[in-house]
Amino acid sequence: NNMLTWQRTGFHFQPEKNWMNDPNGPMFYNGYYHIFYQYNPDGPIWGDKIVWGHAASKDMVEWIHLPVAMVADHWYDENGVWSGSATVLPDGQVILLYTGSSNESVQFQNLAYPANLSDPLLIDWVKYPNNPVLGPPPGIKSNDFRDPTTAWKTSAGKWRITIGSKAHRTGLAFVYETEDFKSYQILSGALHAVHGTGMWECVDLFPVAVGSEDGLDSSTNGGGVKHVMKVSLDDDRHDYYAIGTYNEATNAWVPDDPTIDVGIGIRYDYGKFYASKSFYDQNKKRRILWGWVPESDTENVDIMKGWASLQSLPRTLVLDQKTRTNLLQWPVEEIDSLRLDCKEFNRLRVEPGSVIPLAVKSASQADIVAEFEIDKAAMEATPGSDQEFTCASSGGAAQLGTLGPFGLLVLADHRRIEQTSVHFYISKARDGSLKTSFCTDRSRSSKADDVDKQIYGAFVPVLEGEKLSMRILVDHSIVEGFAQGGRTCITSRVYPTRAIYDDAQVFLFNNATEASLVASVKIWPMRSMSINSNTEDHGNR
Ligand code: DQQ
Repeated sequence: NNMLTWQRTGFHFQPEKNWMNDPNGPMFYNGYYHIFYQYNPDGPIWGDKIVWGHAASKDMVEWIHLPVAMVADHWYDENGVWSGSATVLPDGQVILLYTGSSNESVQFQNLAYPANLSDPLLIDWVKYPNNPVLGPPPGIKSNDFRDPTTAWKTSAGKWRITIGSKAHRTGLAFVYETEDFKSYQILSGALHAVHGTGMWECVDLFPVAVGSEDGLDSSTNGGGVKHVMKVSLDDDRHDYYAIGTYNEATNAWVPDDPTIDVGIGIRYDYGKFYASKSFYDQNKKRRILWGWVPESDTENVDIMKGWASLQSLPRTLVLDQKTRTNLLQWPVEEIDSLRLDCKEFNRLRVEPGSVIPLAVKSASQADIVAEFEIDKAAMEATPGSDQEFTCASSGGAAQLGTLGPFGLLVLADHRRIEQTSVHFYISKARDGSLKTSFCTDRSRSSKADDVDKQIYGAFVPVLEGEKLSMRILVDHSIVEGFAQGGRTCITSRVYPTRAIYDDAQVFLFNNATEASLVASVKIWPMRSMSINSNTEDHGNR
């Protein structure tokens, strides 16, 4: 079926077939980026024998699919080789820690390492014979203890990891100390806990530099460093982060602003994006984030397709040096190498109520950058209002407001029977202050009716003197939007049935009733990345 085949992506990471979920153990080692992922080799839906799929790449653009790294073959992981992380030790050893769901569904933490460090692709992995290395602590339910992080080194030279859990409705993370990754001591008190947030999956804790965009190794702490904590909330299926301070002596992480604590504050992404994990890339001195992007269709369709889920584009993560209250996420620079000839639309005037086609051959795989200037006089003349605006409760791209919505329609066919809108909406309060929302409206993304069409979005900070800007990466069934340099991000799964192949077009639109715009847009069609297989030849390594 043509329509279903079309949904496979050109430059997002996905296995050849079957079900995928969380990214696991991302790292750079000996010239290669590695990504492992939760994988069901038996079919396109979740399974009770999840394994670690594996791929490697020199540039995160050309991938080699490798044999499955670990399967569910011991009593302690018989029910699934679940999520975990990699730590590259200073002496070149590689440590994997992962959660095994045991024959009795108890969540144990386990150790694994490469069978042969001189294999450049690290194909074979060995489980430590004395696994498991950790079981649930007293008072914690045996299935509420999972997803160990990358280890960080203390000033005393010991290693620490954190593991997510919950106690009643309080989400929390435990910290363990180890010297050899085989025996561990639990530290007293939690790293952090937030009432009412439920189970914390895939916790991440990492340093970011204040005053520099360089990434930091996970063990960095001290002056000029903030620590970011991220949790994946099992209950609402979103990834929340917060910026704070990690105190090694007290082993506590404290948010800068308790009102935007983890689980109740800022999200990495306001669309579909879950169980993400970051790593320090010592190759290019940056921190990179991967996130799982599930489907928004039905299991039945996934079974017909034979696959389910994507990984997000790998994103560089830095502290926003201008606000210092949020991170900036941006596709790694390597993605730019997939750009083909640029089509440029310079300073187009977009009158209230207008839609302008931006002719390209096909934008089913595209990188789009747009900048908007709104008519100042109209902004000033617009009266303030008490009405709160949220993308989700709004009428989407079709709603008329004085200062929005305006933006781009992607995956739109010529007649715009299908379209996915990525737009801004500015609301003005009674005191004259402006608030900008960044939204993705999927209500008209697909003629199919068994797909989720929820409107996504959130506020985006816009600072004095900044133009409004967005970058959108379109890749068949995924649209990733980044506003204001990556302050607010929205990843969507969409399933057009007509706006496909050469009929996947781009339009500029302005549904503001009062304000005209000047818009500049660049559109690069994207070539596909290459994914090769090295799953057969497993002999001579
Ligand atoms: N997925 C894994 C768990 C993790 C969850 C199992 C998050 O380890 O908590 O596939 O999506």
